Parts: sequence; C-alpha cells; structure tokens
Amino acid sequence: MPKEEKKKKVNYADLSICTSTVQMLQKIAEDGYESAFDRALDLKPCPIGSDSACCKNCSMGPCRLNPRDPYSKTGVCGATIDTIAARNFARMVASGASAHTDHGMSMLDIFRGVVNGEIKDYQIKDVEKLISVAESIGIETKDREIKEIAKDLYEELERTYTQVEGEIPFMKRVPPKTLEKWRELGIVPRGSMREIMEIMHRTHIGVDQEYSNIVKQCSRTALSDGWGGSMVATEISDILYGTPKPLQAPVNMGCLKEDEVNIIIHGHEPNLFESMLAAVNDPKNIEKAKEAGAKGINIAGMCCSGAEVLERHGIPHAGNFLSAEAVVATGAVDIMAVDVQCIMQALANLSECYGTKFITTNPRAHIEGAIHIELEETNPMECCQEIVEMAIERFKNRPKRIVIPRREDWGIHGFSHEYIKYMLGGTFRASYKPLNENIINGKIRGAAGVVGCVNARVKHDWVHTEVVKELIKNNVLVLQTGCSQISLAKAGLLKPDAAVLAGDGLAEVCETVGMPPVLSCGSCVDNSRILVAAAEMVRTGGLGDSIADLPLAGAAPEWMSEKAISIGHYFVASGVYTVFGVTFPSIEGTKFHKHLFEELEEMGLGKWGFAKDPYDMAWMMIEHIDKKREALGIMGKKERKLFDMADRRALPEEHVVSA
Ligand code: BF8
Repeated sequence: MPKEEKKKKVNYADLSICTSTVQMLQKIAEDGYESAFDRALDLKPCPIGSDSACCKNCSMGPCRLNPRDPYSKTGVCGATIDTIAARNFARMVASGASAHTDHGMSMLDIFRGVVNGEIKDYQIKDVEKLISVAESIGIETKDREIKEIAKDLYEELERTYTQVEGEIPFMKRVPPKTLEKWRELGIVPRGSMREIMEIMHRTHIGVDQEYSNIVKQCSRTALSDGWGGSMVATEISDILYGTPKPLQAPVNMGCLKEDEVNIIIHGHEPNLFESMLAAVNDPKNIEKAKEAGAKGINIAGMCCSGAEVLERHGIPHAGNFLSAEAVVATGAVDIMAVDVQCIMQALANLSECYGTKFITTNPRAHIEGAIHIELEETNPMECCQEIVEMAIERFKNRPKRIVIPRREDWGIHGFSHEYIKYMLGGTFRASYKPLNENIINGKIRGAAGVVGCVNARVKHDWVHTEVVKELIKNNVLVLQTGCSQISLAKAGLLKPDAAVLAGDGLAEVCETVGMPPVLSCGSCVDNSRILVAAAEMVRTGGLGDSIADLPLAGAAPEWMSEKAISIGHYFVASGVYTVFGVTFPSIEGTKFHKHLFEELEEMGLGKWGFAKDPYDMAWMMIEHIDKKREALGIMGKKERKLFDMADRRALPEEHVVSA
C-alpha cells in the first residue's frame, strides 16, 4: 500500500491517550512526514528477537532457535536457550548500567572540578545534602571545612567506579540483613567498571554458559548501578543543583509560547539544562530576544533532563520520550538541544522538516544531520550562549504555520526522599515512622514504584495511567520517576485532589499530610531515591529486617530501554517484586525464565513478573504486597477485593493494546 494511503487510515487516538501528542501525530502525517508511531506500525518486531532466542555473539551465527520449541535446537557452539537468553539479558544489564554509571561519573567529574576550583560555573549549592551524603558513608564532618569534606566525598565516591576489590561506598546505606544476603550470594558490587567489564567477558562466546551464574553477575552489575552509578548521579546533582522540594509545575505542550523564543532541552545529564537556565535568564539575551520581536525566552524540558529541572526548579516539561517528535511538529520549537540517552535519531530529520535547529552538545552523542556545539564543563556558557543566539535567529525566521496544543497539566513535583521524610514527620522529627505506622495499621496497603519509559508498541501513557489508578484505588501509595511520572502528570494524578481516586485509607493519609497519592520523584537515575526510601522504611522498623520483607513492588509498564532492564534487575536484586509490561526477553517454561521469575525470590531476593494488561499488572503487585503483609502479620482482616486477579482472568482481553 502506498505510504500516503496507509497513513490516512491511522487513528492516532488509538495509539496514545496524550491528546497533544495525538494532535501533532496527525499533523506530522498530514504534513507528509512520519513519527515513531508510524514506524512502529510499519516495522513489526522480530518474534525471535523479542523472545531473546537469537544469539549473535560470534560470526558462526547469528543462531536463531525456535521460540515455540526452545530446547529443540542449540546454537552452532551448543549454546542452549538458557545460555543465549541469559547472555542477551546480561548485555542489556551491562548497557543500561553503563548509561547510568557513565552519567554518574560525569557528575562526579564536575564535582571534582568544582572542588578543585577548575570549574567555576557550578557550585556546591546544597551544603546540608553534602554533609548528609558524606556522613551516610562514614566521612567525618564535625568541625571540618566544607571543601575538605567535599574532597573526601569525591575520592570516596570515585571507588563506586574504579574499585577492583571490596564493597562500593553506598553499601553502607543498605539494610544489614539485605547486605548480609548479598554477601552470602556473592553479589555485592566491587566497582561498576569491573562489574560491567566482567559481564562483557562472561558473555563472550565460550565463557559463562550456566544461566544462573550469568544472572549472578547481572545482579552484581545492576546493584552497582542502583546503589552505585545512579545513586552517585542523584546525590551529586542534588549537592550541585539543590535537593528537590515539592513545587507546582506544568507539564504538556501548552508550555510552548507562540510569542517567545522556545528552547527545548532533551536528554539526561542536568549540566546542560542548568547552564541553559543561566543563559536564558541573562538580561542581555532577553533584550536580544525582544529586539528580534519576541516577548522573551521560554525554556522547557523533555524526558529525564526535563524531569530533573521540573523537580528542582519547576521548569515546565513538554512531554516524555514519545512526544519528542510531536513537540518538534508544532513548528514552535526554535532549538532542541540534546545531550545523551533516549534521543531518537529521527529527530534530526524531522527538525529539519519543521525548521527547528537540532543541536547535539555531548562528545559521546553526535547525530548525523545535527549541529554539534560541544558543552565544555570548564566553560559551559560558551555553548549555551551560541545556542541562545541561534534560537533567537530561528525565531526571526519561524515558519508561518505554528500549531501549539493548548493543554497544560499542573501537578506537584519534587518528592526527594529527604522531603518525604520531612513531610511525614515534620522539621524536628523527620521520619518515615508515620508511613510505616500507616502501613502497619492498614490505611496504606503498601508502596509501589511505577517508573520507566513509554513505548510505541503499546498505547502511549495509557498502561502507566491505568496501573497507577488501580494501585491507588486499592490503597497503594505510588512513587514515580522517568517518563512514567509525566504520563501521570498529564492524567492529573500528581495533584493532592487526585486523592478522590484513592481508596479510603490512602485518601485519608493524603488529606491529613496534604500530599497527592502519587509522588513524583525525578529522573530515571532518581530511582535511587526509591531505594534509599526503602532502606529507610526498613531502618524505621516494624516492616521486617530487609527490603525483601517490605510490602513494596515495582513496575515499568511501558519499558523500552536497556536502562530499564538494569533498573528492573537492581530492584529485583534489592528484594523487590518488579513487573514489566510490553514484552519480556525470555521464554516462559525455560530454566532461565523460571530463575528470574521464581528462584531469585526463593534465594531471598525479589523476582521478576510480566503482564501486558495494566489491571493484571496492578493486581500482581497488590497480591504480592498482601503476601508480604501476611508474612509480617499485619494483614488484619482480609480486605474485600472489589475485582481481583481471578476476576480479571475471566475477562476477555479487550484492554490489551498492541499497535
Ligand atoms: O532514563 S524513562 S524513555 S527518558 S530510559 Fe528514556 Fe525510558 Fe524515558 Fe529517562 Ni529512563
């Protein structure tokens, strides 16, 4: 079928519940271009690859096994389905962990430059946080100069990456019982460089060919991400740019301004955004924009870069990963500047179609067709100034037709774990005790982290939204990060009055404390905030001795990136039941699958789960939370389930959407 004809048949409202995105997808099609949603329709996923039944680790292959009869064949070298799937999984963990740990390392490089005086454009903004992080890993702070503490902190945290033997510094934050389990299983991370290197070695042809031993190294590597690289990224970003506190901020494309110069920052590391904020607020630049006929300069975020400044400064957020092309299609974006991760290559061409200047700024991520202006940490303003000037130039030559969806959704963002503690306990008694007590008395059934990507293979934003609605309706407090929280912000669930959608117990707690039932915690590296919160819940007492005892579950309902696999696996290794949607890279019935989905829990860790249907996903989590409550002896009288898994299974599959 000719492309044009085919495009006319697509009803974009079937592919996303974000009305702004739908409006712009329609515009992209009408303008004769295509988006990831169109490409997903054109390009069916390879069924063998989706089941992880293909090995291309050497040139005797690629060897494709039969997913329907996975033990009927092996690869040329004799690798079984369990070895092949475990190796593929391990390489996803390694790649995802690399992304987060390399991001964390960049933050640490900047911190070192600030401490040594080589970098002057960033400063230690949050001294209180610096001291608390230092103390949490045993650095003496009493009667010492801030600079001395910061230097020790830098040197200590560098071990997170470079250490070849011993335990990484943030192991001191892990509840003792959890750490004891990791030591017993031999999965305490040394340094992330060593763990990632070892995964790449072990998954080479002819090395580790026992799935459970491969998974052991997955756990060690993923933990070096969650309790290592990601945690360093979060903590150093807070020290340099401030620890988030709740604030009200808008999300969605209505934040673009027709009469202002619009700059979108997309990617992951907060440095570019922080420097761009300084540049757009420079009165000289505002004056230049006015001379060009604009009312001012407007800056907004996308994806995790956006989530960082949304949480810290209340800067508007234009949309999550899958809305990036839609935002460009407004024609109103004068510049989209990016750094690393989750930047679709297609943005370069599409930007050209709409006259948007598309700028790469990081030496690790050039994109064909983009203009590269490198951000030097020692002189970030040079790059940012050039970007602002280009944006003003583009404003002068904007295309005539600009279409901005008018929608803005306001919500509360910025729930760092420090603030959650303060919010619950007050300034002088900051504590997780009220949370634990409300879980013990049953008003709150448990907590869930619903996080991660959006994926063009399922209905955009819909799966996230339905999972979260079902959880809060059943008194589960939800913590969010990444693209997921933007989905829920657009659905209006990050406002205190969303408590009307919560069950009676959770609603009562939300009303008393004045918080929404869904807490927006930041970017994907900020999943480390959820780990710290979980450790704090254990330390507070009454909910068991290890993270695996907590009535806690996690989900990435629309995941797509390798980073999500690393995150999922560090939650699992930390003791959390973690349910993924869309697809899962293993075949049910294989030994590898059973290991991830059952045996890890029997070993005292968490376990993986998988469901496509959001209500199934939510109920798998709720039933797990109830199982943990039973084990803790806090189940009380059995709550009446309005609609449980058995009811769900009896229903036809009308809620499962595939694009
Ligand atoms: O790191 S949630 S689509 S933007 S990978 Fe990417 Fe996924 Fe979004 Fe943030 Ni995280």
